[in-house]
Amino acid sequence: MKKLNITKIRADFPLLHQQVHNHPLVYLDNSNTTQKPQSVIQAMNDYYEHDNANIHRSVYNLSERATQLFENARDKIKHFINAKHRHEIVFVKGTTEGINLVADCLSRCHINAGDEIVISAMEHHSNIVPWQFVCEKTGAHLKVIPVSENGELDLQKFTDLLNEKTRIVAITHASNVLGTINPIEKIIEIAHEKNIPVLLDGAQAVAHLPVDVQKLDCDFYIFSAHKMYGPTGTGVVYGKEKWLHAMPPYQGGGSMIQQVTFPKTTYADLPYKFEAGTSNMAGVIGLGAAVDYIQHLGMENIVSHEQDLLAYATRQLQKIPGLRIIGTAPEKIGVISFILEGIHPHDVGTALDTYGVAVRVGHHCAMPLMERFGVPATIRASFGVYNTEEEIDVLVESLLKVQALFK
Ligand code: C6P
Repeated sequence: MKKLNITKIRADFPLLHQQVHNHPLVYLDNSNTTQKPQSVIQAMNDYYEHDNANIHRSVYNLSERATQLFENARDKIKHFINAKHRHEIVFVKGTTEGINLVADCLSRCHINAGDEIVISAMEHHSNIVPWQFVCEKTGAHLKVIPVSENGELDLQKFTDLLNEKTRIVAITHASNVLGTINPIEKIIEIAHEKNIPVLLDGAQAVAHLPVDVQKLDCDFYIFSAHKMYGPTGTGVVYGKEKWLHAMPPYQGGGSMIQQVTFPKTTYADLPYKFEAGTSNMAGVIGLGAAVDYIQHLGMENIVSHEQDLLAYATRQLQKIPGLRIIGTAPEKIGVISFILEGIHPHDVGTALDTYGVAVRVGHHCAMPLMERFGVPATIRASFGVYNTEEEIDVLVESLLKVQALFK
C-alpha cells in the first residue's frame, strides 16, 4: 500500500479548481456523482474527434476502430471486477436501468405469483421500485430485512425471511445514506445455501471497495460509471452467464437480434442480446478510462485514504454540539449522514453552499430509510479520492457558522 499524493490527484480534476460564492469549492457529494479526471474527459474527446462511428454494424475502418475501443472497455471492466467471461458484462445507462433490466427479465422467466423477493430497508429507490413493479406484474411479494439502530442489517431476520418461495435477494453492497458496508459474503453464502440468487447494487461500492465477482460468487453486480469518476449515462450489469442465458432480452431493436422474420425473431449471443439500439459509445470508452484511472491509483490506496477521511470526519463532526450521525456501523464507506438539532437539513445545505461547500441534503432516494430513522431528510457528506482533511475542516467550520446563524 502506498500513500496517495492528493495534491497531484486534485490536479487531475479540472472542475475542482474553482471558487463558489468567493470560496474555494469543497465538493463533498461524491455519492451523488464524482468529478471526472482529465484522462476520462480526454478519452471521450479523442473518441469524438478521431474515432466516432456506430459500432458493430459497419466494415469501414472508422467503425472498426470505434468497435475496438468499445470492446476494449468491456475487457477493462471484466478485469476490474474479475468476471469470468467478457460476455457477462452488459452495458446499460446506469444502476437504475441495470436493476430494472434484471428485475424485468427475471419477472418473465423466474418469478411467479406467490413468490417472494427479499430486499432491505436501506435500499435506494432504484432497488425497491423495480421489484414493486415485478410484484404488481407477477403477484409476488416483497420482504424487507430490517436495519438496526446503528445502520446494520439484521442477519438473523434475513435468514428467517428466506424460504422455498424466495426467488431473489437484492441488496446494496454499501448504503448511500448510512455508509454501511453490508456483509455481502455472508448474505450470499446464506442465500446460496438455499439456492437463491443474489443481486448486489454496487453503485456506492465499486469506486470505494475492491470487487471480485467470482470470489463473491454473486449472481448480479450492478453499477454506474458516473459514481466512479466516469461519465453519466453509462453503467454495467454483471450477470453470471447462466442467468444471462436464462433471461429473455430486456428491449427489442437493432443489435440484439440474430435473425428477424415476421413470425419469429432469434436473439444475438451474449452480451449483445441485452444491448439493443445504439450504445453510448463515448460513455463506455470514458468508463474504460475511469477504470484505468482507478487502477493507476490502486484500489487499496484509495480505500486507505478514504477510510482515513471517514475516521477524521467522524471525529471532527462528533465534536459539534447537537449533531447526530445517522449510520454508525463499524464497517463504512466514506459517507456520513447527519442532522443538526433545530435546523432543517435543507437550510443547512443552502447555508453551506454560501461557503462553497457542496453536500447533499434530502431523503437521498431512500424514503423508507428516512422513515426508519424518524427523520424527513439528512445532510450527507460523501468523500472521493481527491478530498482532504482540510476540506473536512472547512465543512466543520462552516457548520459551526451555520449553527451560529440559526441560533
Ligand atoms: N444515488 C445519491 O446521491 P443511478 O442514478 O442509476 O446512477 O444510481 C442510482 C442508485 C442506485 N443505488 C444506490 C445505492 C445509489 O446510491 C444510487 C444513486 C445517488 O445517493 C443519487 S439518488
